[in-house]
Amino acid sequence: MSNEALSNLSHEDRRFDPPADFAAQANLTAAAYEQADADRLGFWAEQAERLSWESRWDQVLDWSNPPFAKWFVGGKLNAAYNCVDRHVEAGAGEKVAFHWVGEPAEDARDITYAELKDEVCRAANALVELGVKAGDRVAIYLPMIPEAVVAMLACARLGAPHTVIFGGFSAEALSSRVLDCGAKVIITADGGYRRGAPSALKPAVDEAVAKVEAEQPGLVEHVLVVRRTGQEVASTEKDLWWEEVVGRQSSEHVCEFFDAEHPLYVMYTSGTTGKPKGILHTTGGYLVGAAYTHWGIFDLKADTDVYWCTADIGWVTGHSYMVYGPLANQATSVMYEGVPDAPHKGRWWEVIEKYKVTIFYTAPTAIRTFMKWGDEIPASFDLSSLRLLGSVGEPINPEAYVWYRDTIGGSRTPVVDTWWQTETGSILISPLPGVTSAKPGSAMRAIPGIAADVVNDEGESVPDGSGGYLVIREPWPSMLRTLWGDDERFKETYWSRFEGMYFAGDGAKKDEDGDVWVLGRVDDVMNVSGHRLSTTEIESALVSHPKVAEAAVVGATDEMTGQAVCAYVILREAAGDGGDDIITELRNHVAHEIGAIAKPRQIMIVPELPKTRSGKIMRRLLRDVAENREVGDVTTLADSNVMRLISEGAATST
Ligand code: 6R9
Repeated sequence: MSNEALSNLSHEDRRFDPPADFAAQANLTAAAYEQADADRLGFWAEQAERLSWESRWDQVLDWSNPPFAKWFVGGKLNAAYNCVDRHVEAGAGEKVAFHWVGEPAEDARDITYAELKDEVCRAANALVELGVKAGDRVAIYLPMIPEAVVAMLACARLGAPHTVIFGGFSAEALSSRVLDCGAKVIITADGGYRRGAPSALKPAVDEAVAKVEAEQPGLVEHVLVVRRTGQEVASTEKDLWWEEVVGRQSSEHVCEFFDAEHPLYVMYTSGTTGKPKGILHTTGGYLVGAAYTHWGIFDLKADTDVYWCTADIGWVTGHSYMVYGPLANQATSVMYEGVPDAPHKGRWWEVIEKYKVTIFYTAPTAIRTFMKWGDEIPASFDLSSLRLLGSVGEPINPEAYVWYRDTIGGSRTPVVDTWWQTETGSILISPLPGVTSAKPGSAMRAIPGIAADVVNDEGESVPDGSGGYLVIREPWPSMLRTLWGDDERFKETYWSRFEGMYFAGDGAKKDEDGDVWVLGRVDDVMNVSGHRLSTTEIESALVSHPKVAEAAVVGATDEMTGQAVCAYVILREAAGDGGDDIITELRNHVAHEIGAIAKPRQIMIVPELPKTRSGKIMRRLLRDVAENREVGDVTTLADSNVMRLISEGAATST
């Protein structure tokens, strides 16, 4: 990546300081940076004290065989005990762990820590009855219902690594993951609700199990089915009803304590090519990372905050910041089953008002959708309980950040733009809400304990004001340990590009102050007339136009320039069709914001963009349209109709 091309692009000089009263009470202060810099391992050992250990570690980090790390060597703990039992033992049994908000809307209930513990113990006993032992893998394919959390914790309690598969994924996705990790039990439901109507889940499981049987007969021994919607389901001889098997168990279960490096879960994440990667996380380091960052970056005050992370449990964000981090910290959380626009487009704000949510964590894709719908909707709810907002999943466009802070946060709340990955397990780059003077669009800098850098092709640290590749220089507790069953691919994917450094696959730049701006996946970077351009920056320039809600930019082959910039734009509802000159207006706007080199060759106004379960734009598919190819594999799209709409639009536009 050539440095100057990424350095002299967009410009942003808005700054948002933490309010003085927030700074005065913040969990993490600037001193943490110094403390961690002075003694990194000592700092992590201190963070590990947030957990209850059955026996303490002898060594904080064993890095004698890189890139295979061992953290808290010799320590023993149980993740489920840390997330539930110890809080009950400490007298917090009556405290609400989850305000569960189901769909249909009247279906809501509170679950206390004591209730959660009883359910987890019953489910653990049930799994034991089904023959699940420490080390066995269990697949979980459920909607956002309390049983999903219970199932994860029951597995963790037994030391049986879970693999959660997003409920929106197909039978094909489910079977390939079950086969790859060798899961012997699948926990699922008859169906879930979508926009108030039941939608089936079980038929996909039946299809997946049949595929697995064909390849590896007998691998899946049992399918445990939660009755959620009550719809009719075909039953097979492997099926068992959760209510029956779990319902008849004792709520007592004495847990075993596992080695800190015992596998906790496998989470599959799609590679750009090839089969999905099974990211392996282990128990001690992962839980330390999730608990520390959830406490520090979200400034959690467990006694008074009501925390809501909108992520699905099928995404790593749901693992670290809806389940493990908040529960390890004894937080009270909202867990939400539905979608943002049913029964109405103000549903999320209604939930915040009702439960007096204080900390809210969501993704830029959702924020831009709300921007598109207009300010009037959130304005009709009382959002004054909010004191901190977070963003994750993609770079947040500066306009979306400012809108989020002003319209949702009442121009008062700090916004933490948190960079991390399935692989990193927990947040690595983020502002500290009580310390950092935040810049909209920048994840700012590595949090205390983390050594992030931006390097050039040779792996040398780039000077401030330059761009390159985002790397992590030192191991960290919640790092992935390997790819399930594939150490070679693990080394090759993350550790071979730069000697001794973790390569994240993202492009980034350091601004004049040394703050980090993530510029998107390096695979998405465009090369126009020899200049390397970032998708993120051009998208942010488009989103800064008052008529634009969302934008996706790709590079399409061009005879003259190598690649040309093609943009797909969603307009804000208030902008109507944008007017006759909208395309020229937007092209000129990009030229003005960034430079003539970034001016899109083509701009298409579209109703929707293709996105993954976590709201990431699938640019690969948009490149297919821009280059007039048949659209590739759409099985990991959240809504597979979107591509049809876009392709039809492209065919009719000139
Ligand atoms: C947690 C999660 C990881 C990729 C990552 C990067 C992008 C996530 C971001 C961000 C810019 C942020 N990403 N957070 N880019 N700013 N705050 O999203 O995990 O689904 O594995 O995706 O998401 O490209 O490399 P995962």
